[in-house]
Amino acid sequence: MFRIRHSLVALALATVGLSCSADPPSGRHALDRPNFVLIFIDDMGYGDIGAFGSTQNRTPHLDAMAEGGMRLTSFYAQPVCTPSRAALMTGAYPIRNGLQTGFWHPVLMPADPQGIHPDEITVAEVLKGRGYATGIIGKWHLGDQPEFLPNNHGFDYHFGLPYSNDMSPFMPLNPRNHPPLPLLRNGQVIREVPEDQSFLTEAYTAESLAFIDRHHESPFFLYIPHSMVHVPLWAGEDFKGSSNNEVLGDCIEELDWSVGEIRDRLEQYGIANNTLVLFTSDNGPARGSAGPLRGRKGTTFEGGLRVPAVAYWPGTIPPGTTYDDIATTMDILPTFVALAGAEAPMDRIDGHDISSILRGQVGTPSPYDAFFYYRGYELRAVRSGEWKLHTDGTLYNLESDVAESKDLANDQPEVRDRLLGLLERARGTLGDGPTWPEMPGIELPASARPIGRIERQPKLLIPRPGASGDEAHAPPIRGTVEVTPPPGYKRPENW
Ligand SMILES: [Ca+2]
Repeated sequence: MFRIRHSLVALALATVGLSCSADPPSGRHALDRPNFVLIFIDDMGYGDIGAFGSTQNRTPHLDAMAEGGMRLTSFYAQPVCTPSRAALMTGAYPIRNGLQTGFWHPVLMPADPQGIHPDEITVAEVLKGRGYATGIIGKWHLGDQPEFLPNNHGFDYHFGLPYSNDMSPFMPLNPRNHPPLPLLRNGQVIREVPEDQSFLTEAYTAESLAFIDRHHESPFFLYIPHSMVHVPLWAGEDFKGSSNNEVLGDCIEELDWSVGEIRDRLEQYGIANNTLVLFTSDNGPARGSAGPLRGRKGTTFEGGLRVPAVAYWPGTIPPGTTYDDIATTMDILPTFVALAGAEAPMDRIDGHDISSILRGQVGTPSPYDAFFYYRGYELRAVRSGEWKLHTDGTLYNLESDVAESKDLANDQPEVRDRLLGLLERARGTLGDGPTWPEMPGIELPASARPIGRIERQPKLLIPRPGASGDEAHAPPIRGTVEVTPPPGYKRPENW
């Protein structure tokens, strides 16, 4: 029943997509600059959508997008939120752009004194310089102090959270003493997010549609970094209990609905064939499925960094295509910028322009001779072609063994030695160090750029209830508070 409904919807939507591709481009900018919609899910695993093999979650809109567009099956993000968003925004490895860790934690925390450096050049800044309207609807996580917020890094408009949705006083037992979670519009707090976050995905969707309504006649870049499916998981009212995969499945079905709403709106304005929609995730699953991959969020096995990716652009991306070689979130800046007819700051970035691959040259080898896996400052692995060598000396053939289960280091000494040479190259050009140093201060190559840092005391965006004066805006105390759960304590289901 399920599968029939699913494939009929997919077929219907794929047909809509194809019929649109025959229409002439509309809008005065249509012929020289496409729009970009970048949908970036938090903590969605490689196996969480139908187009990447999920049999648990119903994702008909995404599956139709894949049928009408391209699946990128070796698409890499970074292992956790902040470094991942930094790589996406700047086109560079986090160890190069300074955002490989936060000050207190592997990711930035509320009132962190650090964030994206003012000199960093984001994809939004380059596109804005080319005449694009730029919007971010969702989670930023590159610093919450005013100079780090999206409106100071190329975005005309922001609606959403400054950081992760679990950095909230409603976290079970709140061991990090998190302050109230702010919802921002253009740098201003518009409300506290209550414990119940079930409004979030719908609100992001409505804001995204309104952004398209405002800007459909000019080129736009709309970045939608959803808060779901990072815990705590909250599905909207219409989706509660809709799936047979608990609250995670409900959330994924709602995200799929959201994708469908956005695609419908693009079609209503006749701009679908002039809009590249890219759907992907910021790291591997926390609660979901990595499919056939080993490892999860935070690890440098494939399941930590390899994410589902679907690119859709009717009339330009050939329907039903797959690209299996290496591509990464660092390619988004150079690719979007090239398609917009602007110049990318190539001396600052590690990504590549993959627009020819998106146009259908799927037989083209990856522009990466090597992709490096970092966890914090620590170089953990390298992939070159079908081979992946971990720094612990294990070697896997990802083509025959995507699950990284059979160590071939002793059988393939020449491959191992070649990849060891690539790791040495990364140590020289990017750097290597302890995973999360107590204080950043390790020696990095001269090409490494600094993280942004404020000299004054950082402030919480919402005062802490019950406190007054400076204390009310003081950052959470460093590290984790030891909290002993009361007898019989059970963690809520959505965490
Ligand atoms: Ca994440």
